[in-house]
Amino acid sequence: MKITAIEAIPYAIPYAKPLRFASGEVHTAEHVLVRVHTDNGLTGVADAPPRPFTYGETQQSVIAVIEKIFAPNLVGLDVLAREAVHGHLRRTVGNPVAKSAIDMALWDLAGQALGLPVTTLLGGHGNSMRVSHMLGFDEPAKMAAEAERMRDRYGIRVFKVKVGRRPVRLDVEVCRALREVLGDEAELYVDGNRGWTASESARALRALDPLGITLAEELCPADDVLGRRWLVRQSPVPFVADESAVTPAEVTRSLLDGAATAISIKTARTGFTTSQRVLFQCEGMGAEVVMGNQIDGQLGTACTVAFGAAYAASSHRAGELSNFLDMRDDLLTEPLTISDGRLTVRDLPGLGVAIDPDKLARYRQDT
Ligand code: MUC
Ligand code: MG
Repeated sequence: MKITAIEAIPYAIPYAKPLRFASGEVHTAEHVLVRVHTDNGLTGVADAPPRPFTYGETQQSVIAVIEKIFAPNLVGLDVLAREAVHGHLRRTVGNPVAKSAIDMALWDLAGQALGLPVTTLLGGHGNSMRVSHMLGFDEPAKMAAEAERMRDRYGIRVFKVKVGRRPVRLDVEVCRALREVLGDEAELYVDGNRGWTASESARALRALDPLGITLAEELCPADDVLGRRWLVRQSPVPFVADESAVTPAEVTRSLLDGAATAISIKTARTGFTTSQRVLFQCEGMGAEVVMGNQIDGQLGTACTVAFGAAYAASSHRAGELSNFLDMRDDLLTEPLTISDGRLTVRDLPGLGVAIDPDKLARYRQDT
C-alpha cells in the first residue's frame, strides 16, 4: 500500500465560547485537514491544529511544509515504512503539527488496511478514558458555573484550570470558587502557560495547596532555568512540562534538569509514533504523563483518546478530551459523545471516523 498523494485542506470553524489562557486565546479553529491517499483506494485522515503563539506554525505554514517538503519525499513510500517516513520528517526541525497529522493519517490507514482500531495496534490496553475539561480564563463565578455545567451534563469531574494571570490571587480565587461549588470529590489541577515568574508561581502553589490541586503545569517559563528548578523542587504536586518539552530530547532534558517531574503528551504535536517514544521514555524514567489537549476538534480528540486508552500509563490520569464541546460545529459524520465523564474509542478499523463532505465543503477555505 503506497502513498500516492497528501492533501492539506485549510478550514475554519468558530468557537461558541473562545478559550483564553496566559499565552493566547482561540476564537476560531483554523486547522488543516490532512488526507493521505494510497494506491489501494484507502484514505487516512488527521487534523493539524496550528498554534502560532506557541510553536510558530500557522495554517499557511502547515500547508506549505506538507506540499513543498513532506509530500514530495513521502509519495511512493509504503504506508507501513514508518522509519523511512520519519527519517524524512526528522530532517526538518520544528513543524510539529504538520508532521504529526501525516503520522496519524498513516496509522489510520494501517488500521483500515488491517481491519483493526488504531488503539488496538498501538497498545490495546483499553477502549476509553476519563475526561478532564479545561477551563479558560473568566471571572471565578463564570468558571465555576461552566464546571458545574460540565459535571451535570457530561459527568466530568476532573478540571484543568488555566492560571497565570496577575494578580496571582485572582486565579487562586477561581480555584477556591471551583472547590466550593464542586466539593472534595472533583479533581482540580492548574496550567499557567508560562504566565507567572518562578516566585509568583511559588506563592500560588502555597495558596493552592490547601485546595488539594493534583498537578501544576508550566507555571513559569522553563527557560528561567534556575528559577524553574527551584520551583519544581518545592512543588507539593507533580510539575508538568507541556510546551517546553515536546520532542523526546526535550523531554529527557526537562526531566534530567529538574524542570519538570511529569509530561503532557499531545498527539497533535507528536502524532502516534513520537508520542509512543515519549511515553515509553517517561515510563523508563519514572515520570507520570497526562494526555493533553492542543485545543483539538473532534478528529484531534479521537486521536488523543485512541492513543491515551491504548496504554496503562497514559490512561491512568484523565485525558483532556472535551474542549471540542465549545466549537459551533465539526467535520465528523458521527459526533464524539462524552457520558459519565468518559470518552470511548469507536470499535472500528483505523481511527473509526469519517469526514462529512458537506461540512468540509462549508468550512474549507481553499475553494
Ligand atoms: C495547554 O495545555 O496549554 C493552550 C495552548 C495550547 O497549545 O494548548 C492549550 C492547552
Ligand atoms: Mg498546557
